[in-house]
Amino acid sequence: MDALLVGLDDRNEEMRALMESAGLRLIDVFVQRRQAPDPKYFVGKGKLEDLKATVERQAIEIVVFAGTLRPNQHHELEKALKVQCYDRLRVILEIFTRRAQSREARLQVELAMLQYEIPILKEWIHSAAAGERPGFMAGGEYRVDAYYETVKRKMKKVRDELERVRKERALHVSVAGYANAGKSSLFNVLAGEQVLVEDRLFTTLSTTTRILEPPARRVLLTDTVGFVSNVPLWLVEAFHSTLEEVYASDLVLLLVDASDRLEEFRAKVELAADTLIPGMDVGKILPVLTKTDLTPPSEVRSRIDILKDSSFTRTPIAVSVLKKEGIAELHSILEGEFRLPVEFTIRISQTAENAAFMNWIYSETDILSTAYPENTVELRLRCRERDVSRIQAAAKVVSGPSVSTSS
Ligand SMILES: Nc1nc2c(ncn2[C@@H]2O[C@H](COP(=O)(O)OP(=O)(O)OP(=O)(O)O)[C@@H](O)[C@H]2O)c(=O)[nH]1
Ligand SMILES: [Mg+2]
Repeated sequence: MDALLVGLDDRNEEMRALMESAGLRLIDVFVQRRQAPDPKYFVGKGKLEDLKATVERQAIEIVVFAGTLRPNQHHELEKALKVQCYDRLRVILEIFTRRAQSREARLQVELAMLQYEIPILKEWIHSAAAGERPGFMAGGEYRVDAYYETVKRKMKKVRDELERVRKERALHVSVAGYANAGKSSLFNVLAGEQVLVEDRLFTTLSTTTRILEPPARRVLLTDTVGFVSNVPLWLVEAFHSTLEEVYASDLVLLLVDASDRLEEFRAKVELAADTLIPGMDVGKILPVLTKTDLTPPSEVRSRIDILKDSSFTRTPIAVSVLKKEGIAELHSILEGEFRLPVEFTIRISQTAENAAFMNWIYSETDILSTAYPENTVELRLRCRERDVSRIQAAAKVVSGPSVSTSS
């Protein structure tokens, strides 16, 4: 879509970058140096006339304002320019819309977008000439008052559907790691299965998936093909789909064999980090030391230390499938992983650095409601215990956290 950018100073690098991510093609930039935006049109009247002429001449579809438009400004500008007007937050929401991948993320972003549009629609309705609004949402023109009711209904539908998707969505856990690390053995005890276990590399040559049923949500556990160092490229290609599946998991149990010699152990941890971390959020990788029964306790400890010093961030756990040690602990980590017991209301200011954090918030927490008070995004949400500190560090907490025991 062809777009103009309108700013009140020359510092528009960030807005340009945001627009590019949002898929908007920048045709021209209008700068009007002034202390504060005009209360009605953001820019002065003269500049508005220039804008109008360019919009018509160049068949511009969207005009982006570098800043925040109040609902009345938004309304006046769209009425005057007869094309959709975006402000900074609207551009950010557009980026989320394009990036959201899962059904759940798409619904959350759709809801956020509807909530953003509501006050603007109200302006249109309150204005005497409640009539047509240019290209709202999907393009085309709608009678605004009728559309307002439609939007309300749509919001309810999206909320209901979100609730259903959340209840039904299966969470994916992959058991990954170097060849012969004990992946299939652990998979078998966790899933009550009997896939083939042997003391050689590549016993497993395709993935197997089974349903686990901890009380909170449906969890799918997948046994995967092990990775190895220095394999020829065609082999790597063959494993690509396995790796893609691992990257897309909600949680990866990364198994490392505690019975390996120290040097070998270090090399495998490094290889695992190089393989996994570029493809996914490191916070979703839980390092698991396996076969601890084969190794004296002091050796187990030094290997745990290696894992702690590695680029993996989560606290490793140690298991022995043979002795059934650490299995109960792993079960309870799996259960706790997907419960969202903490409720928060937070405020995030709309900066480019926060866009990544917002993206993370939309994919990792349940958003209960969204509002947009003065240049910020206010979210009420539920999250995991382990995400509390990350959220507190990145956002202003309005209320909470409060912890509920039911999931
Ligand atoms: N002593 C001991 N041996 C284990 C343990 N877990 C797995 N093993 C052995 O380690 C070997 C490899 O186990 P698998 O479960 O097949 O390993 P894998 O990671 O699935 O191997 P690939 O599919 O070949 O990558 C087998 O001989 C297992 O019996 C354990 O906790 N203790
Ligand atoms: Mg296996």
